[in-house]
Amino acid sequence: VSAVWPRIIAHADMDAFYASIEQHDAPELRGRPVLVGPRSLRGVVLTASYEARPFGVGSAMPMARARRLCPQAVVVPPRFERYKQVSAQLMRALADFSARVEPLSLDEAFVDMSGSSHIFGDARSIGARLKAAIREATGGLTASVGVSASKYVAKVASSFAKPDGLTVVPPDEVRAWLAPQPISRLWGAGPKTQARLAEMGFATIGDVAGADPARLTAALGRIGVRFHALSRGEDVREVAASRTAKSLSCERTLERDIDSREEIERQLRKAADGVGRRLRKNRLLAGGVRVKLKTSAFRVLTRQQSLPAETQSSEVLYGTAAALLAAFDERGPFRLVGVCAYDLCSAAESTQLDLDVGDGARSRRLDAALDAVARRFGPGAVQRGSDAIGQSGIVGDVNLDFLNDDG
Ligand code: TTP
Ligand code: MG
Repeated sequence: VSAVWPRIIAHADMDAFYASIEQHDAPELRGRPVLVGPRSLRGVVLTASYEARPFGVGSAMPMARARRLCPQAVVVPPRFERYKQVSAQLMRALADFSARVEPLSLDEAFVDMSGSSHIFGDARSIGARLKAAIREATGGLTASVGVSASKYVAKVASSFAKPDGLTVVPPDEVRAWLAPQPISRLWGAGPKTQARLAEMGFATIGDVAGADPARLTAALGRIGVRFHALSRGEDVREVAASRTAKSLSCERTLERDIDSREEIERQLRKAADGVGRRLRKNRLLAGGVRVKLKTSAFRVLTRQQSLPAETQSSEVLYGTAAALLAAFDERGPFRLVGVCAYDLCSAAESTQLDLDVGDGARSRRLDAALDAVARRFGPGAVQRGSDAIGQSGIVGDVNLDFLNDDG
């Protein structure tokens, strides 16, 4: 079972992304075939829920044909703003695991987890933790995850067991695992290339891997050599580091709406902890704090405050956020609570980290302890004492008894 992993690369791809969001937001759609796309018969289906797929419908199919194939499907017009929100939740969840997250589209990304085994466990538990974190961050949506030693194989693996799949392909099993896959799984090969490969008598990735590269070049040009290498699982491309964010936020749609000040503060505390942890991990300082509340009627309210000194302390973020609550007129109930750090700058460029005394030092030690636990057991593994016992207010010490191990 133990194989040498030169790199550990995960690829996560949300299942029936737009349709799953619609089913999440409108529970009456759950378990039913859903087509996301224009109501007009002239448009195309953007995606179909997994309940609709057995009828043979899917992305890019003309709506008229899809509705003929699956007349009982509910057609839902797309809400791109909402999909972008969920995409941001997804990417933020992944950013908790690695500084190297490369989004490929709204609903998929590569995560370079090389060298994280001592923190997150072997490849399979890394994949499981990613899935759990995505589920948590998106309010219950599922992703399929592939883990291997290259981008290409991770990408093919994530689509292998959809939906809600987890496929791990150890480096020494790559060739054998790829071989029986149909050439439609050959990532990067469009319909024309696939048709060409089929004409040449290739049905599987293994057929391409075993072909004479000269023959592939003759048929496909220079890209032929590339497909030959990929079909053998040879792919040295790096996961591109993500760009520095301008702001960083943690927000959560709650399972039930809340209006008590204590509960709101508790959610702010969690969000501030998450933001602080990511600031520190990415060596960033925040120049301001913004609180976001969404009412049960979906009205979004924000209040913000710039800081006298840049910070990466969870305590300062929380204190500022809690103080901002007084600036809201609305009393709730709220369905979402979030904290955003803005005006970010690199800690290396700042001169303000020299306060190793008093409360500053104590809260920094607490941050460091919580960060270490989050690194070891996954984000979300640690709660502060105030969360766990339902009190509000600032705690000066951390009780590690509240650990749980499910990321
Ligand atoms: P995909 O990840 O390709 O599809 P999906 O997430 O719906 O389903 P799967 O479980 O197979 O991954 O695309 C993500 C979203 O992008 C999809 O929900 C809708 C949108 N999309 C289009 O708008 N047009 C398209 O042709 C495709 C393929 C996707
Ligand atoms: Mg998808």
